[in-house]
Amino acid sequence: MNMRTRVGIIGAGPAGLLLSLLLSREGIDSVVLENRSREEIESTIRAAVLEQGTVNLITEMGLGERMQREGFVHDGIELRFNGYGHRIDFPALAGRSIMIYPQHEIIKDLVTTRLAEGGPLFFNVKDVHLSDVTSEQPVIHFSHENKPIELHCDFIAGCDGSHSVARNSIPADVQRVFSRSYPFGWLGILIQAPPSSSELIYSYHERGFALISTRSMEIQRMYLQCDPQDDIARWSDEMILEELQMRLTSKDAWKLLTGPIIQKSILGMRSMVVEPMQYGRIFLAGDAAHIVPPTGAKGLNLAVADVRHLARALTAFYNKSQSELLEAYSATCLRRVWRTEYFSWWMTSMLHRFPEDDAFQQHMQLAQLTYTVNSKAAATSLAESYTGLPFDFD
Ligand code: FAS
Ligand code: PHB
Repeated sequence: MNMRTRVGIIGAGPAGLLLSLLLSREGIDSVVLENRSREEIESTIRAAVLEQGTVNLITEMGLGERMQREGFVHDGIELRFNGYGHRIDFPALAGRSIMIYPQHEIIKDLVTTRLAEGGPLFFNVKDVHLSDVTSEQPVIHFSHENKPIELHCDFIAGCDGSHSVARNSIPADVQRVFSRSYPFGWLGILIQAPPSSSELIYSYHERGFALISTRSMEIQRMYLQCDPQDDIARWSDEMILEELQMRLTSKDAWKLLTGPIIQKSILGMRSMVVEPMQYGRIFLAGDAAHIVPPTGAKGLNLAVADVRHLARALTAFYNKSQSELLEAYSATCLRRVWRTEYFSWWMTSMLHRFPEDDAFQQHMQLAQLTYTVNSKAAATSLAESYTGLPFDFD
């Protein structure tokens, strides 16, 4: 069977779904292809920190009603080290805040809207591969319910995450891949307990990094640095909670509020950027083009910034017959991608214990942390990046 659309979107994550809705508001039709089920993508626990710009965009699109109702505005974070907590005041330093609203809840809102608008969204697709990507009529081949389908498009948006088929359809001699692996991972838990803190706590400790985040008044999200090859089965709930309490010890006897752990997993950590983010009629967005360690809470927000640029470029192409924004897409996105990659690397390097660390390195980290919380200039720099640089960052 043959289908036809203007923009073929591979992936129904934040990038793919938001792009489809941005385009439909400009009268540009698209088809979204997702290889997992609706239930799976709506239950995959991932990010939760939304930059101010992300919140504004979702709200301006009329998609933010539940986010505004159920999300939590946070005006700061705490950096904890040497037993003391130091608050970074976002509004005072950067004039903006963040929103805590789980990524899988955003996915639910975007899927509901896409389906309500009647936009084509195929779940459980298989065998996705591309052809004619340098022609003006690229094709996405896939099967759905055991039927082979050819989707003929003008453009292909590769929003298919870190194992992107779209990215792998770009010739290896065209791609430049820049990456950094880290010698640690994060053990993440979801726990049924009240919040132990009113804001996120990033803790530097000799035993390793720990992070206190939240999902709601009843469910908390916490992480602790671990060996990336570690086996989660080795970690009992008691061990995890004990380690978290040790790494978050403070002079004011702060207590971790605990309860049943309902989910635990170990996620690896790396930085990666692929250049260029476009080839022929393929345009990459989100994790398909770049990966950041989650310390800076940037992955989801970078995906939003990419598709905002891509939607504007496609709108200029279709509605004004202008191609300049499309031709500049990769360069435009990469300016902000690289700055965000730096921030995520910087937060990760400052807050984690590296296995080959020596005492000198620990003093470097503590000096950086002390300067960051005591210098208004340094704290402002962190606040600006954490709450999100302008989309049109130059
Ligand atoms: P996504 O990976 O979200 O979406 C890609 C979609 O494409 C998926 O639904 C996938 O099923 C689909 N797909 C893949 N291949 C396909 C194919 N061949 N055909 C059709 N569909 C295909 N970021 C943070 O900021 N904070 C965090 O704490 C955090 N935690 C994370 C934990 C995990 C386990 C992972 C994997 C990522 C985490 N991230 C975090 C990063 C994450 O939030 C991403 O940055 C964000 O999901 C990026 O969105 P997309 O680019 O849309 O990619
Ligand atoms: C999360 O709540 O999942 C989270 C928060 C902040 C981060 C990373 C993850 O830096």
